[in-house]
Amino acid sequence: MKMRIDIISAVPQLLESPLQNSIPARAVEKGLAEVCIHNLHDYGLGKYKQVDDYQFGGGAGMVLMPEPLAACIETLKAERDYDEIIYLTPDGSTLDQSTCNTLSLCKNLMLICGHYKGIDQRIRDLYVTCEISIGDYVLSGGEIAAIVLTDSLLRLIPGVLGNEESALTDTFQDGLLAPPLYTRPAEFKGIPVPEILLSGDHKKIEEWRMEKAIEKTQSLRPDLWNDSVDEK
Ligand code: 6GU
Repeated sequence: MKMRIDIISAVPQLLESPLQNSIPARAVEKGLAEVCIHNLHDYGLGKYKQVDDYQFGGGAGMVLMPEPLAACIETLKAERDYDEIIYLTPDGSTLDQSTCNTLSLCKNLMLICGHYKGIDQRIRDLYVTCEISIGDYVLSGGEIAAIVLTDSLLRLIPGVLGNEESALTDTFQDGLLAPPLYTRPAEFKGIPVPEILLSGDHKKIEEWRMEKAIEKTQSLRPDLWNDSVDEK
């Protein structure tokens, strides 16, 4: 099953390079995913293809107008059914790995990027099924957040990562931070690689990694550690 992600943006140039390189590009090249970027200005109003306007009630910052967004959303919805229509917004629910895992099973997703202040509330009321933020800070627009979300989903599609296992051993997949990593040389600036990693004893190595993951999680992210204890 090929996953399709449609991204609507008033600044589509922001989306191009990150999605045309590295793992997202590999997902597309392998035919496992399709990412389609839609320029909101193609649906803009009048001679100047206007997409934003001042807000009613006054206040700083432009708002994306409902007509161009509705025209774009309806064009896409006429072509296929969407599992979710996601609006990227700092007032959405905070993205975490478990949301990524769930969304990675979807076939068709539509992502709407706000720019400037945001989008007209009626678009949220009429079309949006899910609102996502990538953290408690404000970005200039939803584009970077859409890249974050898209990257996090594409890498979970089976076959996208070289080693099928690697997504399963990521930080967060088991509620733990990842253990430390080492590669050659075996000694660097006087610091040796922990001996156990050179031992070839895979069982011992796994135990060591688990122990380090637990230590790291307890000291750096006690919040995650307490959640994982609560779940057990
Ligand atoms: Cl999804 N959008 C914007 N504009 N700022 C954000 C965000 C999204 N998530 C965190 N900050």
